[in-house]
Amino acid sequence: PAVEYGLDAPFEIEYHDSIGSTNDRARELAAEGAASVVVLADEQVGGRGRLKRKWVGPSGGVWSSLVLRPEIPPSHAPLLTLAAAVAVTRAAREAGVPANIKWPNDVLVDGQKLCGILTEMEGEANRVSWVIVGIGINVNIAGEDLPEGATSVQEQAGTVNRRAFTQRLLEEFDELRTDPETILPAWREHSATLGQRVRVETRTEDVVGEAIDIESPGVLVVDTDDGEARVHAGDCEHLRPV
Ligand code: BT5
Repeated sequence: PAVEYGLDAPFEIEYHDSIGSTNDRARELAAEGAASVVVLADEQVGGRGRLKRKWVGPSGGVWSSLVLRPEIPPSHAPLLTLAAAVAVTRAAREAGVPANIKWPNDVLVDGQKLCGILTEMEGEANRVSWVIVGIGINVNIAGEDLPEGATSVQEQAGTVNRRAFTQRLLEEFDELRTDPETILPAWREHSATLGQRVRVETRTEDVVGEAIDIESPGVLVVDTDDGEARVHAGDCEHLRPV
């Protein structure tokens, strides 16, 4: 209930003290026909990452899943992942955290992971019936509660008010989704990946070269020895600076 969580957000809020996975709950709500709902949890005990990886979700994080019904084909859904990354980066920067975006779905501080995003969808070839954007942000978590290679808002800038932080996050996301032409320019502005020499591992090949641009709906353009290569977000298993 929105009132209980105390958010004046452009989405309806369903809040849980503890949950398996907010994305799983969001899928249930989507199947029931919900739209513009955000599932939020303090603690997430069965969080999921991409490609069957696990997401660690101790109490103090912002574990959130947005249920959306945009009028887009499934191929455009990665743009919403980019929008979420921009929204997280802006909210983090406002909190004093020098965050930037790693393609395709992370927000980092000095190479350490502050946030991961998991976008899921269902629908026909020409139109999604729903999209779930799962956003996990390490907010008021520190020390041994953080997994290796991770950082948090608390470690970077001290404890923050999670309600205010979440409110800014949702406002920024709402602004971006209603003005989609602003997503790629904002993403480029905050990208840690563009200009970097990277190795992108996909199921079928490794693409090595300088990341030179992002194209709609989330395609990374890499300048390789054999010319320009384009990698779709969904095909990326790992991206490492080399
Ligand atoms: C992601 O996957 O980064 C997407 C994570 C999405 C989590 C949110 S939380 C709300 C919603 N509900 C869910 O069940 N999921 C979403 P991937 O790129 O595959 O990265 C996963 C990897 O990140 C793991 O294998 C760990 O190495 C690392 N990791 C796990 N927990 C972390 C944490 N709390 N902070 C930083 N890194 C973490």
